[in-house]
Amino acid sequence: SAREAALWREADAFIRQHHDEEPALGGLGDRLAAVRQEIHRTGTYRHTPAELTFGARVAWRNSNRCIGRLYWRSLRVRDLRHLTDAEPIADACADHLRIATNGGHIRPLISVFAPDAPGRPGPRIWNEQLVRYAGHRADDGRVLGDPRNTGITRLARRLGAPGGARSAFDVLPLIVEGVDDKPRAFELPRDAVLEVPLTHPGGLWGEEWGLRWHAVPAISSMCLEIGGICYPAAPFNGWYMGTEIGARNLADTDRYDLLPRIAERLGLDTTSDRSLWKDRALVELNLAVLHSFDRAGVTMADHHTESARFLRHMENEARKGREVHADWAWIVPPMSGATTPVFHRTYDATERRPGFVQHPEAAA
Ligand code: HEM
Ligand code: NRG
Repeated sequence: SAREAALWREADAFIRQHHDEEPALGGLGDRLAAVRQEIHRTGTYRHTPAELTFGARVAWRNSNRCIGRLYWRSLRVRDLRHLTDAEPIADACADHLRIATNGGHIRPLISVFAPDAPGRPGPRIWNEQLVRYAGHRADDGRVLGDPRNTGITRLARRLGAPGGARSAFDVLPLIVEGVDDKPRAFELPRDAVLEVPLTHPGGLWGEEWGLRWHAVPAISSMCLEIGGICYPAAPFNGWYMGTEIGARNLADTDRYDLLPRIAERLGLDTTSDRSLWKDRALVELNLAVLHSFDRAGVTMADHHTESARFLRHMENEARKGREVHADWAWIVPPMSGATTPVFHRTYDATERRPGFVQHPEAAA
């Protein structure tokens, strides 16, 4: 069939790339013949554990929006392809967080669950990340918590997540759709979620403001695509770069919108853009994020260091004869862009496979 022909083309290219980059493997011809026959017989094929690990690492290497790719070879891969049902997947996601968190010394990790098969889609995790904060919308339209997550918050409630007292930082349950099953909600065990209280190093504000963020960013809504096979549930994580939290999550006006409050505490004139109150508040907020993660002993990069690493990554790759593709608008940090070296150049943004692809949002 046309589908099988397309799958074979992708598989062939991937197996060749694997053997190309790891010549010690040997046996390219035999492996190609076996895959071809398996596709003919079953309509799909199974990656070897070595192929899965290589494919996941190269998917990271190919992530055009990711500034953190220097350490792509160190990605740990958990092969959980035998898991298809919601409950064991939710349990394994909690384990993923425990292993990745590692007491604050964060390890880049991916957990790969069952793939799509012909006529039988694999499992899915509906949350965009394993750890997300609820957004509770009140009748007056105001949101307590993270406005980005009001949809999944409503859905969680519909699926029977416990109500109770609401705060600005309530960790959402995981919503997992197993193969042959409806989506179900699972509360994450408290010990699986490390959080960091955010305080300002100069005492501008302390714990009484109640600000916090979770230690591990673990994207769970992207499909890992390797050699024509899609793994729709394959949550992965590295560590945070401070600006993701300090210049976006806590600062965007459609997220936690904290700049006016900080500017007020700084005694700045917020009636005029020309006082640069937003810029000055942004710096203090980002200092607080870096200071607080350091104080808590949790791995976090700053945007200057991570930009320098990205340039090193590009040099490493060039020595291997590979060109790094990238998406400028995502690579350049959301504050002080031109003070980082990644700003001052252009990139080829052509997409490659293996890769992480965004599949259509789960209908909420
Ligand atoms: C995006 C940093 C590890 C895959 C990003 C972004 C940053 C970043 C700053 C942009 C996010 C945004 O603007 O919202 C880092 C750092 C890492 C790391 C510091 C530390 C090790 C990883 C790992 C993977 C990965 C382990 C996969 C195995 C991606 C992908 C995106 C991305 C696919 C695009 C996400 C999207 O389209 O929403 N990364 N990353 N990163 N990263 Fe990384
Ligand atoms: N900006 C998002 C996270 C996106 C991915 N960032 C990483 N990925 N650092 C946020 O939660 O702020 N990673 O795998 O480390």
